[in-house]
Amino acid sequence: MDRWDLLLTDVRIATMRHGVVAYGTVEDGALAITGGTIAWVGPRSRLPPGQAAEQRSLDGRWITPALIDCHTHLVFGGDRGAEFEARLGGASYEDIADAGGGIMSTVRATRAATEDELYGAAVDRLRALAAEGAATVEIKSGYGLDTETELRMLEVARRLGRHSGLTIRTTLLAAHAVPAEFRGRADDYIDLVLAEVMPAAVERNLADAVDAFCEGIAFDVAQVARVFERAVDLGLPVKLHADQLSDGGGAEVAARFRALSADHLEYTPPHGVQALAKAGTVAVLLPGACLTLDETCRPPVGELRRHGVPIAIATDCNPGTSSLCSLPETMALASRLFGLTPEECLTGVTRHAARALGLEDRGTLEAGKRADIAIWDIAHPRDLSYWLGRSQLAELLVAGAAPPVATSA
Ligand code: DI6
Ligand code: FE
Repeated sequence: MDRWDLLLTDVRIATMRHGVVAYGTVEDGALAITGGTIAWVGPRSRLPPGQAAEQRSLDGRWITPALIDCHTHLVFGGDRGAEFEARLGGASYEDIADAGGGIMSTVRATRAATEDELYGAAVDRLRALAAEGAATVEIKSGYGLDTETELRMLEVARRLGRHSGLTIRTTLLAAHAVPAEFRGRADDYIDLVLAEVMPAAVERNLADAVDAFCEGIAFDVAQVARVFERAVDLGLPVKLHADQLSDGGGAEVAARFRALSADHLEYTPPHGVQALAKAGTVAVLLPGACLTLDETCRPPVGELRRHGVPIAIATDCNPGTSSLCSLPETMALASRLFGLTPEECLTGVTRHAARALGLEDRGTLEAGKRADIAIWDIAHPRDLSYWLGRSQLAELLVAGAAPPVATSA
């Protein structure tokens, strides 16, 4: 007879397993947890004999895998609310950047902030994500653009992981922009990133992956390739901000290095999609940035589907182009702006988001996976995309228990 720590019964389960029935649904299900891991899941009628230390009826509620935000810039100093207001008043993104605003204003604020200040601001945003079902969150550096501040951002992300009980995956994005001190000398800045920032992050075990911004206003394909070659040397997987504002060959360079994910992709041409498909790279779509930038060029969803590229979606939470701290809201936006089905949206913040982070132990509700579970007050999983601005989370379990981070206001 099996012994379990916790047995959930009278529950409807969107397992999000691939290809069985829509949402991998099990009606009238049961789910048993032992040691933070799912021990058994299926129809209650087939539950094997066992004894549970605790048994809970969920009164017919729906559960899904806890959500995964696979692309955020959650740690940063200051905010850009005033810039947002100025843009609505008619100022262009370029006017603001020329006046010393934009991404460089966040770099100045982040360099000036202490580790505690960065932590305090980021933990509020993390709490907002958890309050709407997120148990795994990726966090990038990229507002330091010098060794000391890039490492400080990653230290803050690691500390968020230790104290929140959520899983935080860190990504070194030192190649996010050319810092003011290196203006006109992007290659010299990349030299510094390769020689100093990347090895220091690895030595202190601060980076789980490496990212870069491949774009006319940031770094070109050759510079990205240098960063990726160094990442391969250091044993780190790569991801890429690709083709967000123009077709810069981003998807192809991501595919060439077998990146875990290529993110944004608004301007990716068909041959870029084919390259992603061949490489098994996940496409991460970011509707919050499209909405904020009023971008009319849409990512090539039809082409991605045709070639079987797994599609994830994420908040891209950042102070300039996506002040979005909710995954259900991201689903609502992705369905409306990109035409993703509600099932694609949920897959995009569970199974495919796990893959975009290289995590094989989560993203579906199956025996052997982590017991990261979101319990919802919804009539159907499609409601997560259907409703806007309405928190529907009843409870979040991380490895089978309530996490230390507060998930209610
Ligand atoms: N793409 C974006 O949309 C953000 N970074 C990036 O690579 C912009 C970040 C910012 O404006 O602060
Ligand atoms: Fe981003």
